[in-house]
Amino acid sequence: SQSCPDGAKRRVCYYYDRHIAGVDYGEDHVMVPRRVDMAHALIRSYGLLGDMARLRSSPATDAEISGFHDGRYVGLLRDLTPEGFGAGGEVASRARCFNVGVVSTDGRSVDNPPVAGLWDYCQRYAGGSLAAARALASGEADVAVNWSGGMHHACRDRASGFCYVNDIVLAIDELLGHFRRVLYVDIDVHHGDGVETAFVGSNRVMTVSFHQRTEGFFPERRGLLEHVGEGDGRHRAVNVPMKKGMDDDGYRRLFEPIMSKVMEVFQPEAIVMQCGGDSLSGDRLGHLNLSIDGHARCVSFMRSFNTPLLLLGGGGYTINHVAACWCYETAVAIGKEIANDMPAHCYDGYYRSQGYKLRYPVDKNLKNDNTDTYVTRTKCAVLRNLSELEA
Ligand code: VJV
Ligand code: CA
Ligand code: ZN
Repeated sequence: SQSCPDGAKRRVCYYYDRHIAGVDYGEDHVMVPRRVDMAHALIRSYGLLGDMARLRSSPATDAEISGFHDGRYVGLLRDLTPEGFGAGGEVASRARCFNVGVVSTDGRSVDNPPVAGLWDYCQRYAGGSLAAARALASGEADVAVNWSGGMHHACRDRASGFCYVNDIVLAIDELLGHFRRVLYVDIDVHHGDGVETAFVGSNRVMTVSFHQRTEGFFPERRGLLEHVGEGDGRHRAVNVPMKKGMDDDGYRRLFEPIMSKVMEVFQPEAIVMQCGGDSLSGDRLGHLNLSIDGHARCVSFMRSFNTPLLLLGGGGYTINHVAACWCYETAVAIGKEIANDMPAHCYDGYYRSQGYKLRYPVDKNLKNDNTDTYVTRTKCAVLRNLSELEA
């Protein structure tokens, strides 16, 4: 059955670009692109590269990125350098309008800094997601993977939440050239606002986001149950808000029935899944309590529908957890079991505290604010909204 993921093989394409690992958001910024390099090193050490075709792609062009983003915003991202940014330059004041380099009230932290090599970074992760979409569209692959993508907050004309270019919107637009309906599923702990907004009025894209929705948690006032899409897109935006401490069991009691119903009523021809690792237990930003198995279970559940599947990264701020998770999910994509004991590799020092195991224990002391009643009510409310789409 669909709730029992099979071990059958799939043709998997994998994108990795070593230039992304060197991108630096700033000394103690929580977003660390090197986690993708750590995942890659693990994937290689487990011997998974031999089970996948490597996606070769050139960086996304200005024209491709301008397919979604505003021309002036693209111009800014292209012109931005940390040097040009300093000394109260012209670029700095221009950047403020696009939410880049805006210093927060505490005067220290900046969500979207003027990163060195920013445009090249955006072109590369977006190029990876476009190449992945094309590999699915051409039928070359059943599953395509880009752990450096998944930047779900970027808007048409502004940066948001560490995201500058929305590679997900670009990839979905590419898929819409070949498939009638595309499903977007987002298990990052944050709401997938940039993607939801881009397709809020579309009947060809359904967006589903599972996220933490607590007071003050980013992005505020987004992702409520009652936000269901507009006009032709009505009931094609799905939001599943959660409280702190959500565990594997409660997550699964929401994810599986909701996604089964989504598949039944929407019948997508392709699926894009954002696999942000900040929904894992022990994340620096998120407060959910999923294990790697619980997180990966969502991936294997979506894979079991045998529909072209694009897997993307996203958030994830406890980097050893994220890298282990994405490595495990790569094995799930392939349909291969891998040992819990990690092979020796260049980053293995990061896993010393977890005994060089892929899996680590969830937080037994974290209170789960999602009561059985809350989970049941949320599930029923979402299923009721979805039943509006039945003929
Ligand atoms: O909550 C916010 C916005 C503020 C204003 C800006 N300050 C920096 C923080 C509060 C209201 N931003 C969130 C953005 C989360 C983005 C998540 C992205 C994804 O995972 O969904 C997809 C990739 C936020 N939460 C925590 C931080 N920002 C944060 C940013 C820092 C930081 C510590 C926390 C930036 C720099 C430094 N520390 C040094
Ligand atoms: Ca989400
Ligand atoms: Zn996130």
